[in-house]
Amino acid sequence: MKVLITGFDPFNNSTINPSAEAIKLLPDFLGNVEVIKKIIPTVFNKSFDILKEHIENNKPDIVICVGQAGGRSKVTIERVAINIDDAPIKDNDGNIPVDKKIVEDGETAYFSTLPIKAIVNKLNIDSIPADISNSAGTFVCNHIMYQSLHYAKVKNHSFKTGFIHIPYIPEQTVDMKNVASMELNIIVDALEKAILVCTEYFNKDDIYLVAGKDA
Ligand code: PCA
Repeated sequence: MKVLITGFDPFNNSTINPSAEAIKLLPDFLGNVEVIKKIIPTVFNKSFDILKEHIENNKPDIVICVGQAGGRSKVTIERVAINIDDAPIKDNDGNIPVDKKIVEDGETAYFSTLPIKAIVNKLNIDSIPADISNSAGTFVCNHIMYQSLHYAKVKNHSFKTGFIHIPYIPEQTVDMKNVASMELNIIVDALEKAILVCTEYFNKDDIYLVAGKDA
């Protein structure tokens, strides 16, 4: 099996994006699973133009996009991507779309096609803080997740795809007060485990796990 996994370059005047740092540390193979690693720009549309090229060139079975969710304390597996760009800050090309549909006539939302509950379960069993997230925001991470799911759907591609948000790493939070972070080696470990769960569940339904939220 082939897994394409992406991280984003640093954005919003930061010099680090832990998603890029983590991707770089992943091995090229996990057992017999080939892991193709790419860094994509934190830019609306351009990020997906590049992801699309990688998908077409590599024909992966699974596409996992990873990004930073500064302030979150856990690895969060995104459930849903919505058809809206509503940028709170400029992307790396200076774009700041407001209330703009990602795909004019696209679905309102797509659910991840990754086994999100099985991933959360595996990480928690292995003592890595993880949870389902029900919003990937309205910036570039939600955008790439929506575009990837939409592309798989309209092109009738069989690849499974979804998004994982990761916390800051400690060096990003030294000057911040009470902001969560996670060691890079734990994030890398979490991503390796997530990749393996995705391959294991490729032809299986996700597990039953209570992980919903009441608000
Ligand atoms: N996080 C941003 C975009 C790039 C990244 O790593 C987001 O959550 O939208």
